[in-house]
Amino acid sequence: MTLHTECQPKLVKPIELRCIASLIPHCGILIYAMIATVTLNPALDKSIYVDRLHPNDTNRILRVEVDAGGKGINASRVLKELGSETIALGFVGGKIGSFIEHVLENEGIPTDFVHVKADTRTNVCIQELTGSPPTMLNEPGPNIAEDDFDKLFDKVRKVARESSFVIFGGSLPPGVPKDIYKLLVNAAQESDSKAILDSDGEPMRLGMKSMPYMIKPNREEAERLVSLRVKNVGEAVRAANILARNGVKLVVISMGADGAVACSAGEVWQAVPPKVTPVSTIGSGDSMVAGIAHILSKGGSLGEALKLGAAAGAATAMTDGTEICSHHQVQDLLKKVRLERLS
Ligand code: TA6
Repeated sequence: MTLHTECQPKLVKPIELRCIASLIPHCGILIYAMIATVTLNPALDKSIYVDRLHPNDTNRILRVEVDAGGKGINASRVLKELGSETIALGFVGGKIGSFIEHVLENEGIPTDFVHVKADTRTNVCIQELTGSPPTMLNEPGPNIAEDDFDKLFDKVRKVARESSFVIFGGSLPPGVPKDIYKLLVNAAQESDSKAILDSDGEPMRLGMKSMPYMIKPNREEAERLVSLRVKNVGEAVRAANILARNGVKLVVISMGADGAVACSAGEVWQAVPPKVTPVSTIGSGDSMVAGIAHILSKGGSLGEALKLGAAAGAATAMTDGTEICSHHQVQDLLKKVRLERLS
């Protein structure tokens, strides 16, 4: 699958040089380097490590990790690490919002957040040393006023004009309409950018009505979307084909240690990373989205994109808390990812 099927020279709008990645001579179209991310509900991720979690009892905490979090923000951090140009948008507020902005600025990631009155939320993740899946306690987030999301829309429209992809990820904070992703995906795609949506439940379902270029549910999120079991590769392929009927060009279903399946234009691929010792899977799905967007924004194939996405997801699972993968870890795992075309 190539990134651009139309090969008519496209009327190219004047854009800043920093966004130009490459000019495809025979097509005369530009692929913009920039990949924007939009996180409506960022978070300070507080990972708490215990031997075993004993509910209704006193638990002695072994270690605490604190990091900037939120699906789009994690994706921007991985995109930067992989060498893509990225910018992070969304809503931030209070001291926690400033902390998140400083983390991104320290990593050289430009931001253009809407600053809201209330504090950005904190998500607590309780990790047992047994390696079992974490227990997540996610706060709802700050209430967003109408003029705040009007400001966000203007920023999304502007950044989309200079971006090959706009990645929308995560839950909705209180106060935003349930169909905000439908409106935002439209806004991005009306500005000739490709929207990637990674959310859950009703916001994801409504967002799909705008036919984003790509969606990336995990197994459980896919089950909720198609009301069918998604326990193995065959069931994931079935779910991906059903979701692709909604007009979404590329459906990726992430499956943890089993990697991911991707369905697009009749092609179905599976990428399985090598077995790794998971320390914290937080941000693995976001890393997969970043890896896929990174390759596609450079005109790479679906197979190459899925392979890098699987390597990035597995590499992040090897890191602490919301810490993201390193370029070196990703390249090391990439060689060992098993890629197979299923149909
Ligand atoms: O995918 C990881 C992550 O973004 C964490 O950083 C944590 O903040 C959580 O997911 C947020 O997800 P939510 O669906 O609540 O927006």
